[in-house]
Amino acid sequence: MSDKRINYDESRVPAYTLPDPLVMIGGAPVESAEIWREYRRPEILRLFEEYVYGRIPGKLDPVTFEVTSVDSSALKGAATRKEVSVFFERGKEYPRIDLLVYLPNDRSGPVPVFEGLNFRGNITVCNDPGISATDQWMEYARESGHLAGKSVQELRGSSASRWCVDKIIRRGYALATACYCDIDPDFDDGFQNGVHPLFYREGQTRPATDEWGSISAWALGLSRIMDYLEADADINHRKVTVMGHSRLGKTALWAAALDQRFAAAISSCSGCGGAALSKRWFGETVEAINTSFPHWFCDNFKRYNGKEHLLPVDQHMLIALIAPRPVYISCAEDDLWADSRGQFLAALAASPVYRLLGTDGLGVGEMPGLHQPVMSTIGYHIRAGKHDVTEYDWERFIDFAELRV
Ligand code: GTR
Repeated sequence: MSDKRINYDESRVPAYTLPDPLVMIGGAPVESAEIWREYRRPEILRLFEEYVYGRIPGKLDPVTFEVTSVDSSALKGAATRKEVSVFFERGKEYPRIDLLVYLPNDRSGPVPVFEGLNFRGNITVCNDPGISATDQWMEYARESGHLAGKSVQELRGSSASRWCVDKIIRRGYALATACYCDIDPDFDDGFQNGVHPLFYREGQTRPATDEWGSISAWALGLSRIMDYLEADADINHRKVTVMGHSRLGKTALWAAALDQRFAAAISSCSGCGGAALSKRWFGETVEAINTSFPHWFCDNFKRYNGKEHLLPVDQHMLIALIAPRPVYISCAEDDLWADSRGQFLAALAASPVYRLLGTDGLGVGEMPGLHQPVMSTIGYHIRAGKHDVTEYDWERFIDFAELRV
């Protein structure tokens, strides 16, 4: 990256000051769990809504569902595959989430689940010929162009290494996943497609400056999937761990902050606007992210382009919003753009809130070396390799869920 505004040199990181999650805006210290829950947590949540991700501007009727297929002989008989349409509005076919669920057949009751959005369609998640290629996913593939020229057959299972479905099932977990584009296609169209228009007031044509971008929309989608999981008797809905990679890691953290039904959150390589501190000048900056992806955050966030020091929050406070629930943050050595150290430091700075709420927070004070996972209530690892989700990551995610959720 030749851009002089991007820093990859640890020795050039200037001093910065983080807002204290345990001091109210007015200066009063937050000395009890009760004051945190009643006053400080809502205050921080509002700041993230107003200045970072944008407020979801209303509520919809409860979602409706339709189970479209069930096959109890999936994955060589190890799993049951269900496909479920989750509708946002009664009687309207779009927008609609096409959810794919795998349940381990070796189960004696409701099972814990990993819930996560995928990038390129359900058919990419696993090399299972039974997964439907949905009409709306094909539409997205056409619109975005980035899947052009590929047949469904070529795409089937092409992201399997990022999901490790066999491993999840073998260890007794379910997986629930859907393509994020079902909720809001990931390009800047002035918020005309996806769920945003459902909420426009009379005459409104795009979200207001403090209203939601795409990350908040995807987070809403995760909550609507949670509504379905609560209704599925095969799922232990008290043990739903929301997981996401990269932009969807940002989304998983924000979803868990907004919706306290999620028992835990896992962020893979989420970087700027996810688990990495914005005020620390390393890797992706607020200006870079708002320039490449003007639709991810609310418009107010653009005020902080080049002015991270003025942000009233930083990402340690996003992690703190999830407290005392477990959060796991995975990073990769070569992923300098996502600032692995900045993600560790955010976890560390969120810990006082976890401790106030009676848990251990992050169990170490120094950044661990490669492949030395930390399994405290805030978990962390950095592994060798690039920006991705790997089998090593999934093994740690499952270890963490077994231990903490
Ligand atoms: C990058 C973006 C990152 C990260 C990533 C992804 O280009 O700058 O913040 O979200 O995309 O989601 O794949």
